[in-house]
Amino acid sequence: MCGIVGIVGKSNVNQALYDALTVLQHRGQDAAGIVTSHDGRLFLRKDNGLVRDVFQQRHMQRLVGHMGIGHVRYPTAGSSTSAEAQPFYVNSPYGITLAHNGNLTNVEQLAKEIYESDLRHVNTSSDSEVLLNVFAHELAQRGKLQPTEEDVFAAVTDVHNRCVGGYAVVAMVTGYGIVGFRDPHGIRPIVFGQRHTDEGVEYMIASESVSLDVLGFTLIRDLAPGEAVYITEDGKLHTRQCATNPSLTPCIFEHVYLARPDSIIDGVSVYKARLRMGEKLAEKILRERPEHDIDVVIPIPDTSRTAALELANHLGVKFREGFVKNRYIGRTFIMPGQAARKKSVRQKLNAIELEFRGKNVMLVDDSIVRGTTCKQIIQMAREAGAKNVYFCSAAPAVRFPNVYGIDMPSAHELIAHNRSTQDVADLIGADWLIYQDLPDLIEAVGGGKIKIEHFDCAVFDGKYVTGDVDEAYLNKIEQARNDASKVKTQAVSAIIDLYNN
Ligand code: PIN
Repeated sequence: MCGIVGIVGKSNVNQALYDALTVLQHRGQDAAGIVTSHDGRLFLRKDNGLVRDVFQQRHMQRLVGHMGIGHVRYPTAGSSTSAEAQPFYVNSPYGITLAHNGNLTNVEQLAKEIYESDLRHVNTSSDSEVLLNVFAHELAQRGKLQPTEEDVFAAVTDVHNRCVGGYAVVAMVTGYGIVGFRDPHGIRPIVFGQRHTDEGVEYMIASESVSLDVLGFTLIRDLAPGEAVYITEDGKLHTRQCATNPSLTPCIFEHVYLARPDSIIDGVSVYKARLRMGEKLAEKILRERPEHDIDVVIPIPDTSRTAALELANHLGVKFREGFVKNRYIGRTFIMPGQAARKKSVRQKLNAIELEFRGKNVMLVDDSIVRGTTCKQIIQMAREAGAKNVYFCSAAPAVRFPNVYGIDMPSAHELIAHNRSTQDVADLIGADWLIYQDLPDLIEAVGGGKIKIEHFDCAVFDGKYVTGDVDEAYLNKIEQARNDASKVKTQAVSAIIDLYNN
């Protein structure tokens, strides 16, 4: 999962891009980057780290120009070097830079084509660099000294014809403009909006509407699946449907946990969707145990709060903050002679005992993925004196990997993979476990004022909307993930050895 932004402004856009990236920081904390364009030259700063650490005053001063794009990265298996921070750049044609959120499922095939047929070189293992080269090649095919919006849209059509997977993209064509586009299934979110200044209208394209809000832009709309928006450097906006068979199946997990609650995705308020998740859960609880003995509903901060609040309201049970989260968790330093240990949940969350002692508590989380943190949290609730610990997940059981750009563990690391609800309850130590039913989640997100019937729910039902994901593909990504984690473990032990010797 990543965050992307592009701005065509009337004055320097460096500060606005920086601010937009800080608003999108929840989408990725691993690396950040900005590229701006001025008088036909590009200015780029990218590195590993949080937005506030990557950009210092001296970098910001160099990022001049009235248009630019930015990116925050969440690490996906094997992509944690600073060389793979985005935006990526190719010099031909025109000088194109690109930032991407998502994942291509036919990247191997594309990488081969790029080298053997397009005669282009890709220098990293990032699918975003592959995507950039496909776009650049297709734009070059138009053979124009100066590309028009028709050329840009034709290149996006060719990208859709060649690339499979989930992608929301912003790309800047140096000296000409910024294009944003979304895959033909609309899996990953992308919106655009405008603001009026004394010098004229400025445009922003971004992963989430919240970055428009915070910077005083008004949302125009989401890009439709397969659609592209092209804003020229002088501020003219063009849109075009570039896919032949677009159909909207957005990623439902954005609403469960990824997106900020104050964002609106495909017309649906994430906050309202989460409220409805809580309502549906309450209905399920009342169906399963009309005579339940829950004394108090306690959210596990932060994401689950919205659903937990509405769940408690509908049950007519008290809602209490039983856990306090440390917002200032520091780094884990590897000391000589000491193994690198993961920060435990206990350092991040602390229980307020008086909310637990002698009570039947219903803990609520947005989802259960590996099941490791919720197991520890249930243990903490018991140690704080809870009589019974019940556990509610606002999402259904996560049983399958994600292949469209969310960094999820591979199948065997998912606690619910090939396991029943009771198995999971036993493993995490819950006295009662309730998962949201998938039809209820779909209704919670797609059943509001704006109706959406189909979503990418692959992590819950194993159905991959692009139709190309089979057992062999899943095995391959599982293998790649294992290899990547081996490399990481080796690197950590090498550091420890260094200290020990
Ligand atoms: C955390 C959101 N959320 C909490 C992410 C934990 C699964 N986990 C997914 C639950 S926050 S586990 O609110 O954004 O801080 O099942 O893998 O243990």
